[in-house]
Amino acid sequence: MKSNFRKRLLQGDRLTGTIVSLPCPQIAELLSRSGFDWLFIDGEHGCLSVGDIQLLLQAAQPQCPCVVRVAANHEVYIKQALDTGADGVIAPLVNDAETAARVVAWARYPPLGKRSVGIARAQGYGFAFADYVNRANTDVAVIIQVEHVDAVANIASILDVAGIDGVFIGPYDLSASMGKPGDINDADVRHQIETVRQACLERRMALGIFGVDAAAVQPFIRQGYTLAAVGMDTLLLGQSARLVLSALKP
Ligand code: 3PY
Ligand code: MG
Repeated sequence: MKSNFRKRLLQGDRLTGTIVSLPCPQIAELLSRSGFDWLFIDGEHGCLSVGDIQLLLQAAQPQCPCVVRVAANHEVYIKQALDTGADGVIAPLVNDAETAARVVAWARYPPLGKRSVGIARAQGYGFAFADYVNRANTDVAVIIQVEHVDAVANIASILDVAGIDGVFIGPYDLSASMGKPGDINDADVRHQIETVRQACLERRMALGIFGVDAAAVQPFIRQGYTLAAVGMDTLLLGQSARLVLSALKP
């Protein structure tokens, strides 16, 4: 809800988060108290309804900012995610400037955009309405995902769109768009990622990426990426289960 996530993103602070994909508020709460700078609530690939997303936010905020990746680039998903009280939205598969401009408009109240006005959790169910509406355009982060070769080809015009606060690379979808799903270390995929990095760094645009573990994101952090989503709830659970077992098994 009230957080300095966007401010920290814009000033280039290192923000390390993890993906929450399970509709379990207890897990979101646990992760929110584990030292992450933010939680990436996955409404695209996670099994999360808008009601689930709100329950996760109720468990994890205010101790940890929550940014919701919406299911698709659609006004309804964006306004619902923001009305649950998300500290920002991540829009998947933004492949051109027109899509980027629509995402920004749906996430910003007039006069900056076209966000529809609700009376929901974000607005204190009406009892913090003016406070929220007055600060939402300043506090809500708008992050777009560059994760398709078309987006890389259009990166300059996408970054020209006013109102984008950060770019988050999706290496898996990017590799899929090149006919190599999951081959994120392939030289051509890496070349595309590097093109995006250079364009973002030139414009001082906050840049983020997902990696399944610390080793996967570490090289990117060294290259100037400030936003990272490392692993996800399911992986963290499965990895620690396997670790305990491997320590005990002969
Ligand atoms: C991808 O790699 O495609 C992602 O969206 C990671 O979040
Ligand atoms: Mg993706």
